[in-house]
Amino acid sequence: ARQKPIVVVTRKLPAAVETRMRELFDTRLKEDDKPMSQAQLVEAVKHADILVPTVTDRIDAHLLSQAGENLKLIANFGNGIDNIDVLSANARNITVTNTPGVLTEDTADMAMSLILAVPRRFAEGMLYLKEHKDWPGWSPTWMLGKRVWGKRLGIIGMGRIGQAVARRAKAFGMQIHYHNRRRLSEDVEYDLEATYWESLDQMLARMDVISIHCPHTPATYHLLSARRLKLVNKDAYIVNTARGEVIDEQTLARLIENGDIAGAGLDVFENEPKINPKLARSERVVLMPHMGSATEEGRMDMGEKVIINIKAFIDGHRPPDRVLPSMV
Ligand code: 8YV
Repeated sequence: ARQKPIVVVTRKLPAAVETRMRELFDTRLKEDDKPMSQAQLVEAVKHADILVPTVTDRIDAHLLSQAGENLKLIANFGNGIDNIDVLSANARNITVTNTPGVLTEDTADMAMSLILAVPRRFAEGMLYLKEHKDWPGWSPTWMLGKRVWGKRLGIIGMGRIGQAVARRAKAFGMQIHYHNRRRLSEDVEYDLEATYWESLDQMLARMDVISIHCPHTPATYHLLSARRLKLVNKDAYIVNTARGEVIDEQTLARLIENGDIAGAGLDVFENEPKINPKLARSERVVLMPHMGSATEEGRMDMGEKVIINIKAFIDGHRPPDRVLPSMV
């Protein structure tokens, strides 16, 4: 019988996913719920036929240079692949796959929640009740936020997730604007009632809420640079459920502190899991610990995608979710 391939999984996954992987492959699982150390990662790439990393593993050129000849597939448990040096992997004849599609709606829900939560001061209201037991009661002038309905939402990155956010925001009565490398087809634009901005600078200056949905690539690193953040309206909010590196976080924190940007809803950070103390203390910032795709169903779907990609690869097919060099 053909030997089962050795699949090394870098993080603890939902039990059902682990069970299924054990049935199908010679799967080496992580016992504790911690990221692998650098030494463990080196061991993993040396012995694995197939590696299943997550966002918390840095699969860079140096690590790949230590990989064994047998490593042929990196099946990322996650959509974003900025943790993997895909070009170095491809140069070593290693295929890389990810899990697109299955976390679109969950991530869009998180973004929409933040788009509502920040202007409507959800976190402040909740913290007030949790920390002060002596609420004097309703007041006509207290805890006033900003109306979301009718406001302009500027979406940066109009792929699957960006469009899912646009559908939600439209239902909440927002006006949809977007900046993307490519303009959407006329049909899709019409359905979403979305206005395209070729110039990101011009869009930034005119939005009430800005939500980020592009991948982190060398081209989008600090896309919201200090210069661009200064174009953002004083009354505007920024939401990020994509990757922290897309925003110059220090400048964002400073602008919020000085009242030059109204607030932010952040699910991702530039130096995860470290949180900029200015952002942590600001009342006008809602923070989430990278929970965009964190649903039980979503994680099962992600596991299923990983398994499908691995099976296709082993059976000699091209895995459905290959990451192409043009995507990085
Ligand atoms: C995942 C994410 O939890 O898929 C992504 O890009 O950021 C998260 O939703 C993470 O990537 C798992 O590796």
